[in-house]
Amino acid sequence: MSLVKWLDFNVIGDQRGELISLESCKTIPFDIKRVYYLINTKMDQARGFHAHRKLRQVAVCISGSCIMTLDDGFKREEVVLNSFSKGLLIEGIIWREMYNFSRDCVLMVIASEHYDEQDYIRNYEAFLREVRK
Ligand code: T46
Repeated sequence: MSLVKWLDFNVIGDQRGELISLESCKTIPFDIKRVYYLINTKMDQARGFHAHRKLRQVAVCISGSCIMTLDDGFKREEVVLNSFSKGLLIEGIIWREMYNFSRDCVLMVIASEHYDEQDYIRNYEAFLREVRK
């Protein structure tokens, strides 16, 4: 089964432009506790390199593009994020890496939990031990 799970958002458009509304436990399949966004990222600077134990997230590239690698310890998949109307659902213990950020990239992430450094696995060997045990 693919690690890539897309959520397609409804785009409400008229002559003035377009609007997308994201609602907790409706469009986003969990209770939203936090939203953060990555801005002024650099084309040659990758980010991520960690997994989460409990956190569920939806990543939406609301401007520009970037690539995300998802890894469950058994397989790796690369996905391009380049649409403001598609959210990438990341749940379970998945190692992620983000790179190739376009100059105009704004990556918004909607999270199911408050920030908690204890939820991070930042060592790849420790991640592999955890998912393969
Ligand atoms: C993820 C990917 C997609 C906070 O203080 N609060 C926060 O909510 C977050 C997300 C981070 N921070 C601090 C922790 C670090 O000192 O901001 C600093 C940069 O965080 P980090 O190096 O973890 O950033 P990324 O871009 O590597 O990863 C982030 C998220 O941390 C992570 O959950 O899935 O984006």
